[in-house]
Amino acid sequence: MLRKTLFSLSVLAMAVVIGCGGGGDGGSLTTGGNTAGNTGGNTTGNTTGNTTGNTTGNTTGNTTSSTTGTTTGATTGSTTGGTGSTQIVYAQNFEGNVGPEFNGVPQTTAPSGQKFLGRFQTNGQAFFTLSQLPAHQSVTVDFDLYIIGPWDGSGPDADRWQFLIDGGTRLNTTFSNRLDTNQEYPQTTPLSPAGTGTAQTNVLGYTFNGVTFNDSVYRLSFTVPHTSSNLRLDWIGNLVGTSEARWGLDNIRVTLNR
Ligand SMILES: [Ca+2]
Ligand SMILES: [Ca+2]
Repeated sequence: MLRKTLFSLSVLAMAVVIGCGGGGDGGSLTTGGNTAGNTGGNTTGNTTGNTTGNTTGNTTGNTTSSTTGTTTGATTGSTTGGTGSTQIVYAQNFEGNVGPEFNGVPQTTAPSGQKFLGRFQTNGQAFFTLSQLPAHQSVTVDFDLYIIGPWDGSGPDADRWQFLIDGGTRLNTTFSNRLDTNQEYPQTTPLSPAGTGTAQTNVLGYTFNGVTFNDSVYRLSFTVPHTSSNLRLDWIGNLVGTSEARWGLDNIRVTLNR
């Protein structure tokens, strides 16, 4: 895991920090998929430069920027009113111009033309921190997880994947793209057949030998009680024994519920 220091920004809206661990395509754990320096890109209405200091692990790679919610490609929206209202505080589909917080984080255009964050491999990780969030009672995090290539599910050389909110595990599971190996998602006992729960399969245009699904799209949503002004999300892969298995993220959206 990365060790990092995040400096809160005095900004109009909130600070967004995105980074990733090693293992992006073309990167190893030691060199990191995350080689860009700290850019500290402040944009609209902010005057102070901000830099996050990375310590161990990845070479540099954390990028800090402040955003009013539109500068990073994020879209904000809210329903009016108090209790019961919602506010989208971050949304990113990686199709257009991506804000400075993504510098150094691998991004890919699939053969289909779809653009997404990744591809991550082996021990690849991504993290995302929002701070200075307005008052809320719970948070909903939606994203698409792309499971690409020969994932082995719970078979030999099992391929595991985790999602954490504020350090708490929300999903720790295996995925399979081969019908000869089962997966833990969404059900562990008994194990689920490969591809169970997918929103789509074979839509990204990749081709691999020995797989049932070249790629699988899982549309995941998590709602948890949350009142802190800070929110950290971690996506962590632990892929074993396959050189071609990859994963990616798309359509990330964070919604506050009041
Ligand atoms: Ca996309
Ligand atoms: Ca494997």
